Amino acid sequence: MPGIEISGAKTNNSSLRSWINTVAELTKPERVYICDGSQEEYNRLCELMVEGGTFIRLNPEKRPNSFLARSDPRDVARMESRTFICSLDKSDAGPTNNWVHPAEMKEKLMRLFDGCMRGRTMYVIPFSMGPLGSPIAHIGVEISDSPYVAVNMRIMTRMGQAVLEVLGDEGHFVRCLHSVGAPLAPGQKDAPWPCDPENTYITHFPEERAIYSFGSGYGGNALLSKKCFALRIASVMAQDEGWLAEHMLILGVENPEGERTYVAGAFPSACGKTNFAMLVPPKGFEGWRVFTVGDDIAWIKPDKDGTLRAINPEAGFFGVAPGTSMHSNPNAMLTLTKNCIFTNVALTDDGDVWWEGMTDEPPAHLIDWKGQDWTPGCGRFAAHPNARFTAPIQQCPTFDPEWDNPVGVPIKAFIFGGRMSKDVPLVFQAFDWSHGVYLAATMASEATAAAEEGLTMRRDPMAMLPFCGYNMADYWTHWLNVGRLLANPPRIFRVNWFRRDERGHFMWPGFGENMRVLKWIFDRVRGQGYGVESPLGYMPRHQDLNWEGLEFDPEKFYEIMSVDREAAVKDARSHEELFDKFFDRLPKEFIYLRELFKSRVWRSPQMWELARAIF
Ligand code: O2Y
Ligand code: MN
Repeated sequence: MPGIEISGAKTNNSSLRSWINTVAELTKPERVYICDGSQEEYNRLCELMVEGGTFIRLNPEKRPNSFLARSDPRDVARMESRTFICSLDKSDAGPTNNWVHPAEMKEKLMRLFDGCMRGRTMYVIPFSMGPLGSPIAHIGVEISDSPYVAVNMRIMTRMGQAVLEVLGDEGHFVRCLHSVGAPLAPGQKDAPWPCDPENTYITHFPEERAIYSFGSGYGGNALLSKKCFALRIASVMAQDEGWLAEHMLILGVENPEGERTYVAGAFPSACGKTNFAMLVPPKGFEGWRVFTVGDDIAWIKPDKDGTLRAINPEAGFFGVAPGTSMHSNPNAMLTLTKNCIFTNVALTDDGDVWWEGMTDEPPAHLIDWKGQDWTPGCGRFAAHPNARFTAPIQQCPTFDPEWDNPVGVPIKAFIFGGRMSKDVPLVFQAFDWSHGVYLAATMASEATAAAEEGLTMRRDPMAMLPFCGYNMADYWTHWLNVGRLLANPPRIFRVNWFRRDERGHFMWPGFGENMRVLKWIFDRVRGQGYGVESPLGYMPRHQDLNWEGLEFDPEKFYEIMSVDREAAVKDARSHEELFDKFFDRLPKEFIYLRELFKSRVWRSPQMWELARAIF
């Protein structure tokens, strides 16, 4: 573009150069800067944001090289109602996604993006999702007018010059265009958190493999590598190319003999996924270790031998801060000691951070996430409930160097876990691949919609409801098909850490104690653990779990494993409500699997009272 200054890293990639020019012509920034990903660049952008009031530098003695950002209170979370899949055909987006025709959405976006970067720097952010050059990895380029996005992307992805080198002159990349939607008139003072909540759109064009996001500077709305690329667009790429892009953690579990098994786990939001990804084995598991490859997203591809191999496409954690403590997740707390960005947490009087649940006693005084004085008992949250930390994965004490292995790690089990107060056992194993896919597809989770409403259940197939970039029924068919490509498909498990008793108390201690369940899974996939056949699937008996260090008698175990027969049949019937939405795209296998399940429940009274039969 004539007259515009382009500085920073260099690229000869012709498509990238021409895209940079096209975007600059449309958005009319003051200058264009191509990020090189260096520490010097990171420091400079952070300093710029300190000067502009977006960042507060935390006390370097308490939290070296770390910053606090406070967002606009209207821009604090992912916005599902403003998220669109703009496929050419509405039915390709399916009934679980918002859809607008791509031409109509582009027209709207072109009007919004026209001149939207006036007075700002346009950052060009090249990033690799996964180890550089890995056959499972892909490259993206985000163009954004937000320095907050640029520095977060440096933590969350492999970003900068090295990526441009892998991209080369002809390489392909996914286009991710983002603007906070707040152009500056000459001399206008910038806001600490510019955004345009009235005009927020997070849009995906699956056929074009492109993302356009406007109006929000927050998390997954703005860090387009994460939910937008690594899940919504990648799920479409994966369907076309025969792999899986999943909302899953990846962890390795190693026994005292040094034998390691990798598993991937899908959990809806607020189900303890980050805690599980970096679990600390409890008393009774001396010599056992857990290794973290990823806490949120997995790209999984069959290799030439028919083994599923997984990479974590990301390089950092974008985790929920409230509730994270040395008790709930010591490894997360140790990850956060330096080089982090905190968003919407509270500031302590000595320049450190605090959030609800971090300590038993709150500090006597804080500055809350809105920048106001806060004292205990004032009736407000100090940190926003969705406050976040952005932290490099390599700082995690359980970090697995296999994270950077270009061939990925071999996945032996998939674990699916929702939050259910009753009628889903602590753990059980699917009979086979297609049964496991069915269990994952019908997974549900409870959440508090509003204080007065109590718990409401929502189906969240594979924990992908807000993240699948195409028709969910086609996605299930794809899962069924992938199983057919595999020499020895991973075993599939359902878990539920959240059973409650009649008084509403959690029955399972959770956290590190989940290791007891993980070990049974470890044993099962290695052909060593015992599993009783029940109408739901294979289940452990009390004696099949290691109870050393925890008092949990068979009667309690029975309670947490049992399912009411009527409730199970009612649940199976309600699968129809989910399936009906998909009409003829529903995999036919699912109809038979549902009927099979219902008949197993009715025909197996003696097995149905599972735990009573066993103990
Ligand atoms: O994307 C956001 O801004 C918040 S939601 C989120 C963030 C990190 C990891 N997972 C999630 C999620 O909702 O699953
Ligand atoms: Mn997530």
